[in-house]
Amino acid sequence: MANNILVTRSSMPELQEYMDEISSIWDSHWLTNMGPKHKQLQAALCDYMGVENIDLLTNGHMALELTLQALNLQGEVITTPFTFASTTHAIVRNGLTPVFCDIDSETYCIDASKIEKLITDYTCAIMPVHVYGNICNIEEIERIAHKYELKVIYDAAHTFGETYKGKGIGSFGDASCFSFHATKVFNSIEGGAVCFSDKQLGTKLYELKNFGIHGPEEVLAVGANAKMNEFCAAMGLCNLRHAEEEIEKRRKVVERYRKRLGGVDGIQLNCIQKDVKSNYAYFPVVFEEKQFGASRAEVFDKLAENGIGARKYFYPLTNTFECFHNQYDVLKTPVALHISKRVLTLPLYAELAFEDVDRICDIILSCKY
Ligand code: T4K
Repeated sequence: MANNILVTRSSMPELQEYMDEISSIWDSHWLTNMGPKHKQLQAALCDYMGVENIDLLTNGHMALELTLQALNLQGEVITTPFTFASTTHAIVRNGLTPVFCDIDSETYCIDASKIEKLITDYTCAIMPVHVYGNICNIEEIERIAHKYELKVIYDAAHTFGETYKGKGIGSFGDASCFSFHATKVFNSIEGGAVCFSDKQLGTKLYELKNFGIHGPEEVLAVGANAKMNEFCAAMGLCNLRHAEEEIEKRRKVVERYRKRLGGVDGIQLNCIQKDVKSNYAYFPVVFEEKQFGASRAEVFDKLAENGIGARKYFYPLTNTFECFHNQYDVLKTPVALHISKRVLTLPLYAELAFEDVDRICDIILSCKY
């Protein structure tokens, strides 16, 4: 049987390239706490991502959690349940209350037309997620945030390297939080970043990721430890050199999938958005059992039998997690519920061979009556 194929595979530079990159660490003995690699990666990312300010952190989750803390928010945050645990957890761990808005059935991002009716006297912010690299309705979110004086913090974990109308995706909202986890389009092993416009927010974040230390004898906030270390920054520097090439290879894999699965009855492929330069982060497919003739579960099992690890990103919805003890009414987000029960994200990474894509598609199509 052919080798197992997992939902993704981390991009890595040649070993020698990484060895060359980290060799200076042996000269300096500087391993962490905002060292030279950290600074170099920060500058390189500002340039690549087309943003003015960026701060690097240990991971995307701490980016979300510390950004909310830095904004000193209280009350309710409007967000969506069709996301990774991290988004909702970041809100709850800050003592804030998530208010779940439904998603759009095409982009899987927040349905901006449903935000306004969720706003109360306690609403302080909106935390929309650019799901799978699809971009939220930025203009409408901006309009609402401006009208009701709300902060906007984008969960931009999936959108590394993307642009909207030619602008770096990190330039929108009060802040955008990225993940550079091993499974992402661009990785620094573990890593994350926050792009922001207000320099004061940047200063707070910088302090919060270092225990809230303001000066040698001054601790102004109850911070955390979320500093990106030099080995992660070095991996980021190496992977950044190949980022464009990686995205181009992903584009070709996605095209192959689209060619094979496009137009098949009962299969909804990811949308293609106008004005967006995509990074081809994920390849979600929604299976409508009645039209397709097989359920998501049947396709998932058939793929698994053949050593193919598709994933149910994002099932279950975060508003159904056991840890929330039925606090939220999942029926208030019916579109998210519908999609989460039907979606599969198929394997996608730069080195995925066309023959493997074809094999995956053949298996999927064989499930159809
Ligand atoms: N917001 C959103 C919307 C997110 O999706 C995420 C993370 C975050 C916030 C938080 O960002 P981070 O704090 O993670 O930076 C994975 C990732 O761990 C997680 O980063 C990601 N979202 C989520 C969607 O997926 P798992 O539990 O599915 O990962 P795992 O270990 O099953 O890995 C998936 C596949 O990736 C494996 O089958 C093989 C491949 N892989 C994995 C690892 C760990 C590799 O090739 N190399 C590796 O080192 O969560």
